[in-house]
Amino acid sequence: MAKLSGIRPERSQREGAQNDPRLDWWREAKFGLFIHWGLYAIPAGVWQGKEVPGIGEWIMLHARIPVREYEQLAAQFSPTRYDAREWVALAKAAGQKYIVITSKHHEGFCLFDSRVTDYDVMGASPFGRDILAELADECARQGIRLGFYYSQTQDWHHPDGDGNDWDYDESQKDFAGYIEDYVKPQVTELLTNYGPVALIWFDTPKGMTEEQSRSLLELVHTLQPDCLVCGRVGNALGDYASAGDNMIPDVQMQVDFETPATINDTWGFKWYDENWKSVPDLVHKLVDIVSKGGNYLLNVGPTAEGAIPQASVDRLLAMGRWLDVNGEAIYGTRPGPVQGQEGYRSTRKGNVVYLHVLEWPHDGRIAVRGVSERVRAAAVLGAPQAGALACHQEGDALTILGPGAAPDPVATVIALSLAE
Ligand code: JFZ
Repeated sequence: MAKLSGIRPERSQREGAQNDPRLDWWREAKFGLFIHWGLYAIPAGVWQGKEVPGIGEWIMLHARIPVREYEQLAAQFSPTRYDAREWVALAKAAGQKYIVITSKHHEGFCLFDSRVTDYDVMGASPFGRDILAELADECARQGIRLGFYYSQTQDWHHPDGDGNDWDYDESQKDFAGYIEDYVKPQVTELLTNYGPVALIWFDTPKGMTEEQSRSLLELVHTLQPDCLVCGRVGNALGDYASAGDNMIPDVQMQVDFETPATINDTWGFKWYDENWKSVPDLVHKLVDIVSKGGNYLLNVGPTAEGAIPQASVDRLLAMGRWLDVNGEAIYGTRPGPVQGQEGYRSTRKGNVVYLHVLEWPHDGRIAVRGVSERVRAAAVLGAPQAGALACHQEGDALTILGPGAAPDPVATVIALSLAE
């Protein structure tokens, strides 16, 4: 895996998709909400009284829990606090332009009404409400795009799915049959029963053959031509590239990529994982990724009751407040000319370069390289009272004289208006 990019070649962007206009909304969006929810939220990182190390949604595998035991959790799944209106409103307040929710994760339990199995929220849980249907209606009502995560390769509940070698004999599995008779019918349900779907977020392609990846890609594009498919369809066939989890490329990328990331150290809810990233850290990661041509898909793991952890809510709302002031330096931008300089990042839109100052110099004297076009004016976004900042250019070396204290303690954006 090219360490430099953090993107495995097989998860990269399909040749030619770089100029695909179907991605325009996605390139404009930059920031999305990822939601990992399922039966794993019930044990929440503990099994038979013992904490199970690792990401919460992998508890069935990490604890080698037999299917007949694990599937009993479905009878306990009744998230009475689930409120799609609240979840969508949070994403909007955070400045996130699309939502991706786990329709079926590796555990195999489906958060939607599937005709292909009873191991779903309608057939196996007392909840009896189609979680995806309510979310799709609310996304349409509040005008935000919705995508579905679907674990196409790993299914630890299905006898022919990949990954469960503690209940099932790997050598006896009919994986190809599982793809044809289970995965494709379910993908068809997701793209038929829930209105316009913005994207399908496949995952961990593992041993998927090129032919299998391509057949899934074509199925999606046949059912909904505008629906995007992420790079984890495998075999470098995705509409956009998928970076590794929490992986940010070291340099500007020449492909459209997305970094899926956690706010703490788990995707699925674990009650004792309190290793929450700070707001400045999260905003700096958003700026870093966007300055290199990527999207940031930031995750929440709701509880079994259907509540999003308050620590996640607080951080997302704070990011939204920063974007309320600095959003023009993020949405619809492309990488800027100032690259690879500690403490600084840049984005660009038309004749404006946005210089993101992640660590404000103690003397307010900002010195960066890369801006070879003449700067007509420099001003702090959202702080007109600070007025125009004095700046001096020699070649592509730019010096800006700012106030001693950071105008924005999280990250300050200086808009550089370039001479026409
Ligand atoms: C996968 C899932 O296994 C995990 O549960 C979560 O859904 C995450 C978003 O994706 O985890 C991965 C996938 C890829 C890598 C690491 C973890 N990788 O490429 O390094």
